[in-house]
Amino acid sequence: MERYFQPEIECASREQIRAWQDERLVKTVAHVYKNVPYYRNMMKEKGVEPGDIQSVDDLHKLPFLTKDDLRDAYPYGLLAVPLADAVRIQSTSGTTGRRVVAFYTQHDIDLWDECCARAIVAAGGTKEDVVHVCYGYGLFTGGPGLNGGSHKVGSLTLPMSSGNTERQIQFMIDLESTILCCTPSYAAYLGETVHEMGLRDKIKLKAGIFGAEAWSEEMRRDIEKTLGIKAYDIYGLTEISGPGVSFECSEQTGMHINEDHFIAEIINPETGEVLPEGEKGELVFTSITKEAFPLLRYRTRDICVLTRKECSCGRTHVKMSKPMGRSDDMLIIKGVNVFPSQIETVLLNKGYQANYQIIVDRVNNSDTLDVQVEMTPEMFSDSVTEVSAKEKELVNALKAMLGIYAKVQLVAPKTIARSEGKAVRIIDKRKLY
Ligand code: DLL
Repeated sequence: MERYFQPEIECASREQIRAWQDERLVKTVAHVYKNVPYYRNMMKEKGVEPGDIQSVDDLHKLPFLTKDDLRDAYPYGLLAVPLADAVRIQSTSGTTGRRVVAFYTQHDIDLWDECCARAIVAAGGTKEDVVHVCYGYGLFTGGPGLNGGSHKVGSLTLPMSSGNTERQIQFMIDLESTILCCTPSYAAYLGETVHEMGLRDKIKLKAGIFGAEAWSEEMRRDIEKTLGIKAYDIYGLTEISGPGVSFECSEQTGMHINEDHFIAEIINPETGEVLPEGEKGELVFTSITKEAFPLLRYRTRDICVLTRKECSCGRTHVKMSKPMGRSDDMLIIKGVNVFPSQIETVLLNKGYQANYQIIVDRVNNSDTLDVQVEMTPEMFSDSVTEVSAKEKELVNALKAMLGIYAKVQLVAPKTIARSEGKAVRIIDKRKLY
């Protein structure tokens, strides 16, 4: 039977959700216009005043906000409450340019924790569970978010943070962890290690809540099989609070966006035009309950599709598909759009695991695409003929999926570095030019 953390909200009528959104949007716009000069200027530039925004129908009148704005306004330029009311910051893991920081009041943290609690309960979590959190703690939102959610549910929470895989497994066995929270790539690595150590029978996990990076359905099936669990997706981004912006239910066909806190739109990333439900485009969020750091029409760069089709779980909040890539991570190779997720799908369909690296380069003014893939121990072979036949098979499958040639190199098991957080799978050397 499906369980909910806040049934009256998660299963509210569409009219009720819309009424909350209308009221909260108007309030949030007035709040930022009054308290954040950066917003006031942006709105003035676009000729919009708070009075022009009466309901969600007027959302399109507001300007978009991008990561560049957040960098421009770093560190305090978008803070919407007095410093005395803010109690926490979190930050993105961005490697280039200025970091992006997000602020929280205590009330913001309480609401964020509730969003994560909804995700844990949707994955079957109760007070009886032992929730093992190995997302990173600290500036990254993964650890603190799921930790807070687990506390709200009343589960015993293991704040493991990332790293030290053998210790993770020891605690998992000793404390009988039942719900695992980490990136899907780390879940796959944990699964692999548990098997190698011959400890599969000692693990009591029943579910996993995995997100923070893209992962395919094939990878889900692999993890579910290796760890003997049901694996749920969870999505979020630091700017809009962290994990728990949306989460999967038992149907596992997309993630319910917590629409009482966030309004979602899909736009054409090139023109900014708002697209109708069901069309693929860039996801844009407006947070409508935040005090310290409310963002209006924030462009996530994540590409996905929204659907309001009825869900068998009983939740009424809109669902987003798994992100299919990012408008800024999409590789354009020889003029062809390539999403890393397409490559992953081919590899996993052919029996490989998600241990691979994509290297893009430019040689003599022409793009090259190299895919290095680890063989599994079962398929590992010393025979050059066998390996090159396997490589050829992958080259053909990738050509069929992408429409372009990719050079494939099969490498020995365990030669591609494992990640404890978000996996780094794409190396685009062209950026160095
Ligand atoms: O990754 C928050 C998070 C932590 C989500 C733990 C889920 C679990 P950032 O580091 O700011 O925040 O990165 C946000 O990661 O815009 C997406 O591109 C990507 N992302 C997050 N969740 C998913 C997911 C956290 N389930 C960026 N599937 C987002 C695919 C995801 N991509």
